[in-house]
Amino acid sequence: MNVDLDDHLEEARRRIAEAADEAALRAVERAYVDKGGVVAEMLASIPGLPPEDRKAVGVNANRLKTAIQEALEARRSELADAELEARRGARGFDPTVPGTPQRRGSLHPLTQLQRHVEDVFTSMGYLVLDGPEVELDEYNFQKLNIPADHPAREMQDTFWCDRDQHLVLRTHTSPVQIRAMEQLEPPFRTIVPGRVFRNEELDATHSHTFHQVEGLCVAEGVAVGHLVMTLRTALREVLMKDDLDVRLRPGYFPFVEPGFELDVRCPFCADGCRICKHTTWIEFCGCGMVHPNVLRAGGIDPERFSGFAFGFGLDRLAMMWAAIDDVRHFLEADLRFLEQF
Ligand code: FA5
Repeated sequence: MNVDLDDHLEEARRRIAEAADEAALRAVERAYVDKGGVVAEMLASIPGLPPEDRKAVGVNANRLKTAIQEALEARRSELADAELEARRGARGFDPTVPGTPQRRGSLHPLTQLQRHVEDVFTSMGYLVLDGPEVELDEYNFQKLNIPADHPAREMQDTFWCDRDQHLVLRTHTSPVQIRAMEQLEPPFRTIVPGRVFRNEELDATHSHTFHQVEGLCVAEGVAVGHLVMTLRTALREVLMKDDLDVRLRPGYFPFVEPGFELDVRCPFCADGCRICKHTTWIEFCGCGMVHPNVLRAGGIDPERFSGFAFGFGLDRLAMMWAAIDDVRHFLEADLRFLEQF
């Protein structure tokens, strides 16, 4: 019996060692291990054997099966390794060559500045709000004290989406003033950073798609002094210039009364340069005290509450912040520009 076992095992191992592929290994498996194979035949012969031989045959059959299975497994793994090696060799795979470096992106300069502005205002107790870019005429104009036939509509060249439904691409972030008043109970203060659109020709300081930051503070007893102090403090923080000064000039916006233009002392020079057009002041934003009609349109009693509002261009601030000379850079996905931030 042992002789049989040794012969079978030797023969099976030889065939396994010579097998060059899975098909050859399966043939050995079928001949020895599968149903009807050598091992199964040995087991099937047991009932016809003398009782004293039965145990030994059973044990030998199982040993044979285990030994062949181990040999098959070892050969399969050898063949798999060889195949992988062959494939790597064919492609010239060299595990010591350094990998391709991943290029890291960065946040767009406007996003970086917007986050910085948000941090400054939230540290002053402001809530950051958002609003729709496709806006109703009612919010973009009417509730801001700009009726349909008002000449002030001409101040902002508008992209109309659908004249019948009065949908526009918002021309400024001011409509969110009304949305904020509808949602919040005074006292509150909020800023609204966002993208706005105007049907304007592109040049170094004008874009058809740009960004504004609206500010709105409504409470009892709010006055112009609060507005000036707020913008001066925020700008000093944003531009990191402790002595930065601001000034007001009269300005007309239908939704504020009185209305102002706020200028910032040029952060680049003391006595005039190209950026401030040799005036030492840079026009920064429109602002003023919220018009009583606007408070009313937002559901707030103008007899009890007052408020200030401002709206500045984030792109223009970014030009000051990072000494960028052309607003069009922000729209172009030019990596030579973007990689500098
Ligand atoms: C407004 O849009 C008013 N909503 C601002 C406001 C809010 C006034 C609250 C009073 C109270 P104005 O059209 O001036 O105002 O635009 C505000 C800022 O947006 C400008 O100071 C400028 O920085 C920026 N801006 C305007 N037009 C463009 C443009 N085409 N490209 C880039 N920035 C622009």
